Amino acid sequence: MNIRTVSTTPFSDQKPGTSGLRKKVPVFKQPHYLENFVQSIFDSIAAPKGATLALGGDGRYFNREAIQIILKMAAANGFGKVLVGQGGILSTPSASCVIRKYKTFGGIILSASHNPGGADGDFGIKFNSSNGGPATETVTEAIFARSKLISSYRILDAADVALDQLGETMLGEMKVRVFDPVSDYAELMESLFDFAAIRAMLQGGFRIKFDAMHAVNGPYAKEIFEKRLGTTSNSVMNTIPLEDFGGGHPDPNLTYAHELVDILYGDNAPDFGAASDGDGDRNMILGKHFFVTPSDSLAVLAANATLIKGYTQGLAGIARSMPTSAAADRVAQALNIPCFETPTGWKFFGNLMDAGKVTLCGEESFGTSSDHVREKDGLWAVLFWLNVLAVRKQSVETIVREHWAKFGRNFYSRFDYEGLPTEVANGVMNHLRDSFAALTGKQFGKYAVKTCDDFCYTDPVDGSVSKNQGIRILFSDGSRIVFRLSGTGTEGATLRVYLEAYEADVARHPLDAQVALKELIDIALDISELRSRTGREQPTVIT
Ligand code: G16
Repeated sequence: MNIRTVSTTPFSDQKPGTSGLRKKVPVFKQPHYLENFVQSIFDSIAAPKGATLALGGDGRYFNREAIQIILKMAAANGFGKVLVGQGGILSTPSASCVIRKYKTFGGIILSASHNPGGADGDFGIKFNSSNGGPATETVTEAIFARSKLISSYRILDAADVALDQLGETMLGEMKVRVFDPVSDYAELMESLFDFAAIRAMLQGGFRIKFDAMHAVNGPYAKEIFEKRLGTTSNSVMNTIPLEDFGGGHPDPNLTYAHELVDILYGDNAPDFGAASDGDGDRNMILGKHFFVTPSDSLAVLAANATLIKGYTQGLAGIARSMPTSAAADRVAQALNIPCFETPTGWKFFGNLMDAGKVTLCGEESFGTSSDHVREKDGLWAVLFWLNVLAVRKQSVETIVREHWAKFGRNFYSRFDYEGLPTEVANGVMNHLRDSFAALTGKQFGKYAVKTCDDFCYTDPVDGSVSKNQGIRILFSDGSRIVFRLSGTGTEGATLRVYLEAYEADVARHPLDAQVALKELIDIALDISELRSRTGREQPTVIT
């Protein structure tokens, strides 16, 4: 078989964002676009000859074509073996699981996560290192630097690999093993959680509804919920992965998972509802007529961790991204364990977990996980909740309200302004930066600004510094407003505004978050001049 060296010229826009390179499908389909990026990965990671790679994606449009290209390029670049999920399918957490279990050199995950798919939708690619986690910023910067200089890539001339058939084939001198993407992951889940207790709860009449949103977790949910936990088939919905997610937006939040939300807030609602996203790493948790914010979810799981088989020994520490509420910090304080505040992006948790400093991690963006893998893990969070419910035998709402009564409630909301012209979004951020001095010490109603800054993180393990990670307006009572530009969008800019206020008074806990945060919301809109600068009266999404 013939290895071809193809001449190419660099693309200037291959800078990975919060989680890999995400672009519209037509961008990825340009001649040499995907190949340039893959070669830049291979050139930057310097894998030893004969190394093993894991490969798979969330099944979105272009997944299969991309996998064939990557396989042929891996063969031409000296890899010895690639483990590829059957049908090209691998959820992000299961890719992490496989990299760790089979000790591969790393893995390539094809996904644009919660972004819509289809011929005009989004596509994405990222490299995960041998710890199973997203490559660190040092590596992604090296990949970007390489992409700006690349002049050729290597690819094998060969027929496509049969992705639907389990087993091993040769591609040139490289072995390709097509494996069942679900079983290793399901086994890992069974080792962490008490499946017998969850099964008994479900058989006792506890009703659940899980929405796979036509995305990658469908086959995983069927295996785990139906086969291993014995739920009825109407407990899981939208379980067939579709290339365009059925035309939907596979993002498990109150806006985009409205089909599930309507069921949980309707008559005769099930006791528990959950959804995951395009690549299976995000999760949303609902009780009967009750929504659990991701920040609260992390705090509740941390507070209940020792009830769970895989975590009976307790937690080494907790980490949360900066915009995530400080609810978990209060639990960490009570447990007398450290709590780390990192920039947004799961890649920042990897070093902390590898160093044994934290066990649980979470983000306000519907991500929660532990050190069982190095990615956030949607089904893991759902199973953790089910296990807690099976042990405590209380409703989701009661568990959360008892949590607030004990630790206080961190009222929390996020406003997203999607698809803004980049210069307008940058204008808002620059205006805020220019206002730091004027804002400091200023009183707004009951809120006094204590300090303002642009969040900067120094990794306590490797000392690397990440600057400009979001603007924080910190008030003297601990309340916060955070402004940040998303690093995952593919159209214009998305401006996120995060609002948080702590409330110790139990009598005020039942308040709706939008009501409790009204004053802070007004301050945020006022100081940012957001309405006049963007022309938007309302955010695109409120969570
Ligand atoms: C990715 C990252 C997360 C991050 C999220 C939101 O999630 O893995 O760590 O919190 O993006 O990022 P942003 O606010 O920059 O859009 P996913 O699920 O898209 O991979």
